[in-house]
Amino acid sequence: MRKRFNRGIAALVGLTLAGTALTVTTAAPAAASSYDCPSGYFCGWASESATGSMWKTNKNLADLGSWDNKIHSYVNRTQSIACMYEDKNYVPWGGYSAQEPNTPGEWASYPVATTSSIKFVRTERECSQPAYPSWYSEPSPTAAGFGDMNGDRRADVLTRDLAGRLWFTPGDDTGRLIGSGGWNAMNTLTRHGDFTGDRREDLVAREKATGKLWLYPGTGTGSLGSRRLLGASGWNSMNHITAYGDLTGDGRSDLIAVQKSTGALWLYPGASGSRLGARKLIGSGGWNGMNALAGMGDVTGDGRPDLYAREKATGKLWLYPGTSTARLGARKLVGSGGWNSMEHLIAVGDFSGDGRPDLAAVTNENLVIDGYQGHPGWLVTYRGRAGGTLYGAQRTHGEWWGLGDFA
Ligand SMILES: [Ca+2]
Ligand SMILES: [Ca+2]
Ligand SMILES: [Ca+2]
Ligand SMILES: [Ca+2]
Repeated sequence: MRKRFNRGIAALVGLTLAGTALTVTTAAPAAASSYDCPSGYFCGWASESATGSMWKTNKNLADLGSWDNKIHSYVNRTQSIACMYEDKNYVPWGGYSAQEPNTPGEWASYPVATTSSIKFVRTERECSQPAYPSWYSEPSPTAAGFGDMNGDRRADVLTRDLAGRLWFTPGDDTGRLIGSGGWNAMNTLTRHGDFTGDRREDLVAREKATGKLWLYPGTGTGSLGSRRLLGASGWNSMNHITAYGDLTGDGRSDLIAVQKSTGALWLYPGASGSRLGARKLIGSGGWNGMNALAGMGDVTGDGRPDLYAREKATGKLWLYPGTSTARLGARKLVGSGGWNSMEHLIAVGDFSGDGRPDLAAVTNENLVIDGYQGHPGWLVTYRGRAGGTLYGAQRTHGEWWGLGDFA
């Protein structure tokens, strides 16, 4: 579906004048009636120039009736993304295009009119997919206490969509809204372990504007309770804030984070009262060379949680085992290269059902498949293997595109 994008004549005149310092009297917006489309509506015309009689809607239409295959130009003046389908009933497989909200005077045009149904959504992926991603996991033989928010022994994923909503996916391909908006104000989401002492897994988030760290207690059902302040300020000076599990061995979950200015790795031990205790240095420098951390849980089988870290320069994935002295032991290679083609590493706990923690990843445009680069939005899964390494990559699902962040 080819389309041409136009800007209103008045807007173009305005741009020209700004550069030449001329004054105008009036710039009549030519013949285009794109300006006539009221705010809150999607409008269409049978002409390619947004002129003539105007059709409009502000709700989903499974069948455009007499306007079926008649719209040659349109403007979207709703606050939503308009999905324009070539088939009736919002069937995406025949082709569709997604139009973001336009400013007054803009319009787009088609040489061939093919639109047969229109739906309004919050995020582009919802033109053809659920708002949340498809996630399956097998029940773990024992309660791992890591990765499972609702106590059913299945590893769960939290997803923030591009509209700032938060979704809980319990591992049966369903999804449930657990945060109705505002989550785009957070620039870190990390989950694992229990910070409140109720044995239910919690979520930690950093607020971009303030550098505050917030604790969202898990309710044990996949939902989140009222947030509590975990760190009053300063957290914007840290990178890769990672909920880690209990490294100190006191039964409380801990956080780790890299200090941007020094590359030092710090441990923030969980303390009673849903707080963090005094931080301890566990890596004196060089951690700025890592561009992703994943708190994996215990992959080595010694009861201590372990860390995966991705090396930026080489794309290697390293295992740093947690030790009995609340430090990290000698590292071991897990992945010899190519890991920079992953946009997100998601430590989910055990999704394969063998009791060993596994790793999920979502690809970016660097992924090469069959010699061709550019396959963002694949869910690639890796089953954990004895010793803390991973079995080979499994391309599990191709529709993890158009989402914001995962925890
Ligand atoms: Ca679960
Ligand atoms: Ca908790
Ligand atoms: Ca601890
Ligand atoms: Ca371990």
